Amino acid sequence: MAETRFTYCRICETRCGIAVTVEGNRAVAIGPDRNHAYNYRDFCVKGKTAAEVVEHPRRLRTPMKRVGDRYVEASWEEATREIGATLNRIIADDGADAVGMYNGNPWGYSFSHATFSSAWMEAIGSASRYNVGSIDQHSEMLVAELMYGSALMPLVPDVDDCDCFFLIGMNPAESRFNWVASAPDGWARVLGRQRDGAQVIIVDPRRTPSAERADIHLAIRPGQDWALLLAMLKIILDNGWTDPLACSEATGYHLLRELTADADLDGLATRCGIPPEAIEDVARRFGTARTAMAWNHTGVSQTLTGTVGNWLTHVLNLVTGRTDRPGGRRFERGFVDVAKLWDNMAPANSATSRVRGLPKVINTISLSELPAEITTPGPGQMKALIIDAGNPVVSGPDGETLDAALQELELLVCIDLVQRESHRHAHWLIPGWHWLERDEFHPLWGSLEERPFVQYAFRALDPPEGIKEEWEFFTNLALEMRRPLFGKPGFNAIVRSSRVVARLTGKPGLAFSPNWVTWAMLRMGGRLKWRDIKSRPHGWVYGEKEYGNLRKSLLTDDGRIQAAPESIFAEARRLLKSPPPESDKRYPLLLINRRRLQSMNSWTNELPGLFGRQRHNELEMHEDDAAALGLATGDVALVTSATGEVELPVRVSEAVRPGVVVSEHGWGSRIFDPHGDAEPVLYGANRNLLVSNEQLDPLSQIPALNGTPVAVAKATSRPPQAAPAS
Ligand SMILES: Nc1nc2c(c(=O)[nH]1)N[C@H]1C(S)=C(S)[C@@H](COP(=O)(O)OP(=O)(O)OC[C@H]3O[C@@H](n4cnc5c(=O)[nH]c(N)nc54)[C@H](O)[C@@H]3O)O[C@H]1N2
Ligand SMILES: Nc1nc2c(c(=O)[nH]1)N[C@H]1C(S)=C(S)[C@@H](COP(=O)(O)OP(=O)(O)OC[C@H]3O[C@@H](n4cnc5c(=O)[nH]c(N)nc54)[C@H](O)[C@@H]3O)O[C@H]1N2
Ligand code: SF4
Ligand SMILES: [Mo]
Repeated sequence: MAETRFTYCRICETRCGIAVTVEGNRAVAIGPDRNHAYNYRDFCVKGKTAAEVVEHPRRLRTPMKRVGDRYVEASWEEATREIGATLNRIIADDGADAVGMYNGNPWGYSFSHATFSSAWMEAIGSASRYNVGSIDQHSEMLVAELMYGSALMPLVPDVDDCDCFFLIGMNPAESRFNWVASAPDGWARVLGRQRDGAQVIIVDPRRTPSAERADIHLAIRPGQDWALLLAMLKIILDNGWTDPLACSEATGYHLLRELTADADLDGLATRCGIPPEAIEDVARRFGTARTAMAWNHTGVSQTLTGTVGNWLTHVLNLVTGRTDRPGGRRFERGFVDVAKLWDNMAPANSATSRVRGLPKVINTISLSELPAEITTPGPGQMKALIIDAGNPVVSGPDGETLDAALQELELLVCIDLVQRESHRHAHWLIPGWHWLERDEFHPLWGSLEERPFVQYAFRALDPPEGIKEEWEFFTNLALEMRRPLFGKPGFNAIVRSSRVVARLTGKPGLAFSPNWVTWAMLRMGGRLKWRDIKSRPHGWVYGEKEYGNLRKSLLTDDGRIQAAPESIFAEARRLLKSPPPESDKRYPLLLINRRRLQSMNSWTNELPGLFGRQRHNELEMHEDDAAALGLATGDVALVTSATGEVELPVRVSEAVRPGVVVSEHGWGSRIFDPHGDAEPVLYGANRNLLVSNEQLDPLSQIPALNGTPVAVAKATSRPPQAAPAS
């Protein structure tokens, strides 16, 4: 008999409430949960087809061990025993830092997964942590750390009272209104505000479906948002469109004046490729609107100037009095004081990386540095790596170099639902859990919500028999290796004895579970009760929006907002003094990225329900650029950069700024068949092979995933991936 179960989707940060029709432990239909307390209207085709991953024909259901060039099934005990023994030997010979871990995007959606993978790294004492944030949002977290005192102090958009949306490097019509913080049904509500008279300004080199709807679209030169934002800041300060109280309450406000005094409007306009009059116009609109918000996403963060750009976005909000005010960007305190917890718990480790000596950001080394850390001999050289819920060869920069480095590891363990490109050289494949099979309660999300909202997500399906959740795998591995979880002697003993009690009493619920941690956090937070949360399957809006909490929560040394943190300010100065960007003669075009509604980074492209005929990425270019190169839609282009080359089918488009070409990331990732001999499945091409792992934003260490200099020519051969596969 069919039954409907309610939970939320965990594919993207929008986390729509969903209703799952279950028959015999199969999700036969997934739709929006129309009784959801917070969000169901963003529901999309990715949520609808989520069961295709659960039932993926190549899904991993047991650990698999590589023997020669094949994989054989192994028991969980065998996996923990063998992996534990190899890791203990490597740690004894080469030290704990010889064992690294990369955590990808879905890792952040499960609290138990994230907490216990981290607890395990602390157990072994390794500082070789790599995180997807270094190809995504570390710039934003760094700005929060330096301006507000904690990387975990995001500001959420306050859509419903906003009169002027200044949105930079984001395409909410397809990717939704989520990056670091989220706004459910955000884009539709922005358009609703627009119908009531609000202005929508979008900054993007491509006329995206979002930009199509904007009142003003500024087609900026990639990587130069900082120049536009600084020019706007200058105009706003010069015209006094500032909020005197907000400015006087921030440390370092006078430095902003110094910086803009040195800036020349025409020079900045030339850098970003937007006429000075257009900049003056948007500065006036933003500066004089009753309420307004500036918000940027990855279009800014994934450039060489991302942190300065992110910072200036926050500064524009700050000086015009939009920070933590109605219609601006609010601090949502959530139900657990995440920032304080993080402040107390964040593991201390060395400040710089071993090989390149680059600063660590948010306690992690940039993914860009991973290949060198594997291949460069010396103390601390990485010998073993766990790739946990990630596909860095495709989603990160210079996949070819990373792929070659992964081959050199003594031990590569990959935890995932299927074996993808990055897991090609794995010695062990460990099955990941699908979120439809997972109970979830994530205290950290409380501060990322636009309104005070909480939901305990119940699993909709039972997991495959015998499978272990990631937290349990890491816990068992720590027990096996005799290394204390969280680095706290005694923790393992608690886990062991609770398991004994559970066994003796026949009550499995008495065994240690991550809920112990969330209970404790909830108690410490003191705002909400476990029972009240769990009794609301459609989620719970537990309070009204509050304004002004940011000032009370700041964790900076002087308790004030830092308007001009030293390192960012110095970098902004450096940028201002640097020569204006020039086109590289060998690589005259700038490659940027896009997303489609059907995609989720690299992990949905093979799903039959998602893509129609066009199951591959392509190269979009302006008609003038295409004509100059003798290219037309459907031709195959050879795209080269200083790092690599890729062949992509061309689409000529008016929507792209001349000089800019666009291709979607996440394609060109093989899906292997470790169970048999079937050929790998492959769609599209890995356009990140073109991205350098050495050209990084010097502050966030994020590579220039946007704004890669490339050359384009007609390809002489037609690549296999160019043919539509279905
Ligand atoms: N050029 C360019 N590159 C980009 C971007 C861009 O805009 N332009 N965007 C960047 C961004 S924003 C991001 S977030 C990164 C993503 O970078 P990654 O996170 O490294 O890559 P994903 O493709 O998201 O891979 C996620 C993997 O997790 C697996 N998975 C899904 N759910 C689970 C689970 O519950 N448990 C386990 N164990 N595994 C699971 C999936 O099968 C998949 O293999 O890519 C970045 N790359
Ligand atoms: N459908 C779908 N939704 C997703 C995802 C997905 O893969 N698919 N991924 C999720 C994840 S992990 C994330 S982090 C978010 C990302 O959310 P967004 O950042 O909103 O994602 P994109 O749609 O890639 O939008 C980035 C925009 O920046 C523009 N851009 C590129 N370079 C520049 C530049 O130099 N300056 C400016 N101003 N703009 C530039 C691009 O043209 C693009 O339109 O989306 C999430 N939602
Ligand atoms: S993937 Fe679609 S359904 Fe799932 S949370 Fe994101 S927007 Fe909602
Ligand atoms: Mo992301």
